Amino acid sequence: MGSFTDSDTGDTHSFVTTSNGGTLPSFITWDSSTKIWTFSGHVNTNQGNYAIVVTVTDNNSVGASGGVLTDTFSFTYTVRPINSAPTFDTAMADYTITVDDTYSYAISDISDVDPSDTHIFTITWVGNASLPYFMTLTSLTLVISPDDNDYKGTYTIQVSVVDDNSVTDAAGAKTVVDTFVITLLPLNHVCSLNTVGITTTGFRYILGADQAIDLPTSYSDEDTNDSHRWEFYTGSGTSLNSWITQFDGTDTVTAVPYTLMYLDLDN
Ligand SMILES: [Ca+2]
Ligand SMILES: [Ca+2]
Ligand SMILES: [Ca+2]
Repeated sequence: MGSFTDSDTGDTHSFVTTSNGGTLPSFITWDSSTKIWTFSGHVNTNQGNYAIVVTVTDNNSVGASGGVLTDTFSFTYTVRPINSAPTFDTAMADYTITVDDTYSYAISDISDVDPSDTHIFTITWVGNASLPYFMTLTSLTLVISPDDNDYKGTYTIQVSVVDDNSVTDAAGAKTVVDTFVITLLPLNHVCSLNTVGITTTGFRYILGADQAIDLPTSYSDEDTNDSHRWEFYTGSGTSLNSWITQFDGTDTVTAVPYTLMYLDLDN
């Protein structure tokens, strides 16, 4: 309502406003001097219909026997709720972990300005039906415990949280989504010789005579895809010792201790 008329130019006027028969709510104000309504400051709990009536009464400046006169104007004001999307409390950073390590990754909790909303968290490995075998989710903690080099690489994890639109916004539920990347680095496990019943150090080469010694014939390595090679060193040397490979009794070497090593190659 922005204006009214009265043919009695000397009349003054008073106004009464009501909402659903009572006083105006705090988010609706009426300025009788400017004749302007202001609607501001709604919250979701204000949702509903408001039957607004403004009544104008003159002062009968002409002194008519009928007394003062009034008119009314009415309209319905409707407040609809808005469902605000939840937000994550903290940013979830990427993380790098090495095979055989364990890490507890904290999934961020969320906040929602709609106090009655409840939420459903969905945590997935993007593009896959379930999380990797080495990730276990308990509440909002993702325990990452990789134990197999075969799964080295990167894993994009998505966290999706949807509210239940408790305010019944016609636009429906709201969702917040974030992702982070877990990088899994391989670990080369140390291989070991199976030396049960075999002496691997302290042999003495006898000049001029062939000498047969037992060498370990098997090894173990947790990395099933590793290949390996034998290497022989003398003492604390780091280079291959050629006389060992010519172990036919003709080399003119003095007796030296040797160390038998079994080396991992890269995975
Ligand atoms: Ca009048
Ligand atoms: Ca919400
Ligand atoms: Ca290995």
